[in-house]
Amino acid sequence: MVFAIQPFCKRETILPKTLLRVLSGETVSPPPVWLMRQAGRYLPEYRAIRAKTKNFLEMVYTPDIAVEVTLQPLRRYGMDAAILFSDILVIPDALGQSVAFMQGEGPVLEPLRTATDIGRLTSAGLHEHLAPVYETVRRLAKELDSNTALIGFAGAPWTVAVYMVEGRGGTDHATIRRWAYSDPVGFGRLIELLVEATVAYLSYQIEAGAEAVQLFDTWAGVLSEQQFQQWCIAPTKAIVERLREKHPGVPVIGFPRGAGALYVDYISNTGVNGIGLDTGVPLSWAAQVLQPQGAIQGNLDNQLLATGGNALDAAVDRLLAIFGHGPFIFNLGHGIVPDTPPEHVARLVERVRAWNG
Ligand code: 1CP
Repeated sequence: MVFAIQPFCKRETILPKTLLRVLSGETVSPPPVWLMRQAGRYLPEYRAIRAKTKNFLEMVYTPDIAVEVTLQPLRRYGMDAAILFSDILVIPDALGQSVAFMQGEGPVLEPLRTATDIGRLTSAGLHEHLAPVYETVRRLAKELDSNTALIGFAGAPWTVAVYMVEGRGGTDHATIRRWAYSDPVGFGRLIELLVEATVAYLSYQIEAGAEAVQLFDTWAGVLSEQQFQQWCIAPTKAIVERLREKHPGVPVIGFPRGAGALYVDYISNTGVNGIGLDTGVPLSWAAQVLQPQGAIQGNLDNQLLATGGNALDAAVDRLLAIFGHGPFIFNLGHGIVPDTPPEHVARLVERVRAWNG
């Protein structure tokens, strides 16, 4: 009896996961699907756990909770990938900057403004501080079935620096942009420190079981062409090269939100295997210009997912028709918004899975 079931088990484990096949350049039909912020406040079971914890970081640093919350959307919808439940701001937190998550307000940090402030940061305790995150990855790697890929992630240096310098995200970024112009050497030290910490952090995630990693550069779109080269492309390229030396088989997805036409430079110069498109990127242009260079991930409007109905179905079909004949991972252009009805997510996943174009 034992022998009778073995061939099936073996076959299951040998077949690479669809997300990894796509990131290696294959076209898979229907394409794999996962959604940015697939774990989060739109799910009642997430809100129930959140209500019982002191603050958001406690969720992130408690492996029992982080594993549970990561798995919640998979139980409902069976996406093709799980993304580690954590946040891009664990890096400043682990480097010794004070980070707090205010209810309904998002993150607030003690802003960093001078070379002296940078000098106070230290990576000496980085891995000790982040050990619970690695433990979450290890447990998830054991929990996931043989079709579901585990994505680790970090913020890209520019975006993490935005929060560290501005103290929050959604501002005009005047302080950081002026600092980068007036003192590129001093500011560059912060970016270098973040490159180092990010390589170390992602390497540990990979060693703990992450099968692909995503770099979120949420605020890349505020940079001018030259600054984009210096603060988005160059640090991303350095991270990709160094990860590839250590972990040659592990693909990297880059998400330079708002990069516009600079998506072309990003994909040709950073070495990423896949590229996350924000909602503003024109589909046919991306299919012609970007998809031949790497897997496309994206870019359904998160507000359309919240809206639902026929317009949602039509947009899903359009994305599949345009990107589905090349390497494609179905996703949103930005994270799920908290008031999204969970049944819209079910509808989206079912529709992607039913595609036979
Ligand atoms: O419950 C709550 O109130 C917290 C809401 C929340 C959640 C669910 C925050 C606060 N972070 C997260 C998890 C998170 N953050 C994940 C988990 C995995 C998943 O996708 O399911 C990921 C990948 C992130 C990454 C992240 N955090 C980014 C990059 C992606 C993006 O959305 O642009 C950014 C910019 C952050 C900062 C952050 N953390 C939380 C908030 C509300 C914000 C954004 C604030 C702002 O707009 O500036």
